[in-house]
Amino acid sequence: TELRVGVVGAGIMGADHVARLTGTTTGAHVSAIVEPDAARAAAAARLAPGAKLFSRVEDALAADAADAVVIATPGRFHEPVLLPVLEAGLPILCEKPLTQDPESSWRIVEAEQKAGRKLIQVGFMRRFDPQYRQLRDLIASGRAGELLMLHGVHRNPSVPDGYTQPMLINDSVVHEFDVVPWLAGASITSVEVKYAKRNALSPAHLREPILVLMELDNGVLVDVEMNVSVQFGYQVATEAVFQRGVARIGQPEGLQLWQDARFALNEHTSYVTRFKQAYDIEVQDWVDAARRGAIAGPSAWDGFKVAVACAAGVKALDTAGPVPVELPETPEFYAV
Ligand code: ISE
Repeated sequence: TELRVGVVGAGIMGADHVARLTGTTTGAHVSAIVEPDAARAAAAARLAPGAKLFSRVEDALAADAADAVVIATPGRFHEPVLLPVLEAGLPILCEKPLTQDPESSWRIVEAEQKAGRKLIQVGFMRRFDPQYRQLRDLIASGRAGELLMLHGVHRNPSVPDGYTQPMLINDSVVHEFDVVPWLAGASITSVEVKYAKRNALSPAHLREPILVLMELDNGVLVDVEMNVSVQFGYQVATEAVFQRGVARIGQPEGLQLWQDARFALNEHTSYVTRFKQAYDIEVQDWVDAARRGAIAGPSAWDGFKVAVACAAGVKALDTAGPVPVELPETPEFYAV
């Protein structure tokens, strides 16, 4: 029988996951949508005929309306949704971040350990992107020698109202804090933030672009340009510097067009298209794993580690020089 999935939050990502689970993913369908905003709920319901609508996750759980839950609310609402779903013992795909600070993320890993098995997969979709996987394989293979540095760019055309300075870290660089250790097979030991010349096109309350520097415990140095007002499109790319080579991922691809004395390649304008393949694979793997009682990607412990790095990153926004990242020992529960 198919996995009955409840989707909590029907904003950009929630609605995208509803469409994916309905049209692309096999072995699952959307049985419930939890969304307090009536217009959003109705729009999402049109994508998933038959799904029941609820305004609170507790009501969906009480009605036994789902076997598993996708959480796609804004990050600050993750904890109050995660806790009752963990209590109910259902598998969860939780959009990033797990929660917005290490203290609440710690409460989540404690609640999961109480539940007795890994129920949470965190939505760090870059780990499912085919190009990121190729780069990770290249690093692990040693074919180009040892990895020395990573140069990243993370560029958004613009950001929604309500995007604040700490969100440069908590909402955006959060992805690099997960994917960099995964790529390099190493932990982040410090985070530093440098300010570029401010873009006059940035919203008045933002000071960006920023350059984020990360030191890893294997000596690899990482820099990321975090830039959320580039206007021209959505771009996430990495250059990896090895002993005997250089590799790049995330370059524009697809149709090449020569016209009017110009050469053009299309650029993405949103993460929804740039990472479409990654999201498709992520959700399918999560569904397949949930049906056999497992997870298939970043765990709640990975989410906790990222929350610790984010706390250092937010501090680094107002600190000259590197801020250390200190992690507690990995609990037995997450060691395997
Ligand atoms: C957004 O929430 C995402 O997760 C995107 O991947 C990221 O590029 C963007 O900066 C965030 O605001």
